[in-house]
Amino acid sequence: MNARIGVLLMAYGTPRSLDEVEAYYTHIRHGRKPTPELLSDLLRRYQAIGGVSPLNEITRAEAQALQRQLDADGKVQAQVYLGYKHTQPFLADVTARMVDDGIRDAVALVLAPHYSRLSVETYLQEVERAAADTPLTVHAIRSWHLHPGFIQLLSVRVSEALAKTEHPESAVVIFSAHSLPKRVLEWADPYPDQLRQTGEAVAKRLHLKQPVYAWQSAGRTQDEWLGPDILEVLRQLAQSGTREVIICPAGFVSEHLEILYDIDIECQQLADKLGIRLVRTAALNDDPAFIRVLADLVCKRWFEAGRSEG
Ligand code: FEC
Repeated sequence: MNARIGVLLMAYGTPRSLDEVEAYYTHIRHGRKPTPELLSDLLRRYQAIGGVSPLNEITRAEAQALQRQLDADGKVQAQVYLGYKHTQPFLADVTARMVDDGIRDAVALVLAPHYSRLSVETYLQEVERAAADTPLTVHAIRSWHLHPGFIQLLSVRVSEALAKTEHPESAVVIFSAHSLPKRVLEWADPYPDQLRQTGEAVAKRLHLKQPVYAWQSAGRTQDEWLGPDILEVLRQLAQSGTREVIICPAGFVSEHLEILYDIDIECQQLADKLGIRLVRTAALNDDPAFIRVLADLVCKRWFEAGRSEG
């Protein structure tokens, strides 16, 4: 019988209450406390979406559904563990728990489809660091932005959104992802190209006219961030006469602050002002078809590692 492997499912994590926001923000800022202005602006955004983000709850549902899917498929014997980058349970602690549980191989999967040295790689570095000098081998999945099941799911989401427009033939589809500091371009980071490849694959499947790419949710730092920013893109589209826009936040899989505030409130308010009808595609969350994509990624990575006896 195969030994049970670990599956480390990783997500950003969110504060569990407004009281936790300062510690969370300090963690995101690598230990530097936010200024009172930055903190109150972030508190304001959480308050605007009801006080807490649903991210942890959705991620937990995804992890539980993945466990059930892997058990049902029976291709690998796996124990799913869930770790967060910026809140408990932290990645290093979960990695240590896997070691204590006797896990010797783990597939590590970040719930973000596009790879950057500043995003996915920072999760993996933490896991690798915690696994060093232990018997645990980590088999990392670095990106999955062109997985056929993922492209299919986004295509369905975009068609459903287009069906809500009055003139789907002239509606513009924007694919967005979290912005990153512009310095990623200095080392030819694949992140911007991978977002474009995801968008092109969906556009090809749906025979969309020229899709548009935009970056959202840039951090409040001194860095220059990747652009064009999504708010700027909406302004430009309005100027050139666009009246209906779909936003497909392809860089995210779950609903959270960056979708519920940055798109549903901030972009929506701007779109209203500009006279644009905006429809946001539904998040993948724990849609069973998405969970099958995750299970497929895990199995493929494990078989690729050449360790399975099955
Ligand atoms: O729902 C929630 O509570 C959490 C939503 C959330 C997600 C998310 C995803 C990504 N981030 C990425 C990079 C950065 C960089 C900085 C940064 C800052 C923030 C802040 C909040 C926040 N992020 Fe985030 N991010 C989420 C939330 N993020 C809150 C702090 C306030 C603000 O700037 O709005 C800048 C750090 C710094 O200040 O030095 C860089 C990337 C992703 C997508 C990949 C992933 O999910 O890991 C990249 C969800």
